[in-house]
Amino acid sequence: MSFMTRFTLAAWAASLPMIAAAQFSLAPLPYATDALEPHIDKTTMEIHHGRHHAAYVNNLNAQAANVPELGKLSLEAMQAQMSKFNTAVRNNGGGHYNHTLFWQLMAPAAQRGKPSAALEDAIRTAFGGMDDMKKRFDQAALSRFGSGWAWLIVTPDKKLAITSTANQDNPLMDLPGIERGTPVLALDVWEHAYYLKYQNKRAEYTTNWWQVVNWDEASKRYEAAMK
Ligand code: MN3
Repeated sequence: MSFMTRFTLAAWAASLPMIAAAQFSLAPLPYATDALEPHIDKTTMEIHHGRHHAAYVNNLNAQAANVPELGKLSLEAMQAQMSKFNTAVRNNGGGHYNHTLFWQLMAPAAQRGKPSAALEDAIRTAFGGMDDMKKRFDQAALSRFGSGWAWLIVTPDKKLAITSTANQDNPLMDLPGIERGTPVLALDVWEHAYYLKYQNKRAEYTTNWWQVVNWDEASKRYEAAMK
């Protein structure tokens, strides 16, 4: 190899963009894929986590390769500055945050706990009681047309509220049309979350989802948001 060829190759190599290391990663589910049976089936969990969530992470990493600022932000901070970023970041960054939260807000039977006294009090104050809160939340899940999420949030003035978002948007995002707050509960109402077991019966999925809620996690999130 001539000096010139070596020189040209080295210059070419130096001019290549750095291949960014994957900055966001898919954490394993915090329980087995069959841990939420019979309410949420194993196959749905495998596909939902292993393919859908994985795709959001991969697509977000592809964006981060071009937008270095993304890699410096926590996932939460990214949501709160989403108005700065493009639609691919909104969809995939939102998808990564929402699903990470969703897995944590469900648990196997032995680990579901119950709402803390503080959370229960706040639910009573805001909605009249647990059953009324669930009714309102289910309503938000059912009235979301197409794909999206239902949320129980702590608003900036420290009150509980129920809201819903389209696509992979969430209440942390600084975007028009979003009621902002800190999520306490999150329910994925995309068809990919329930179609294999429930087909078109979103109401049945929503009702059964209450059986797998991780109330210890929701209570922790509530108390952190109230600080
Ligand atoms: Mn999903």
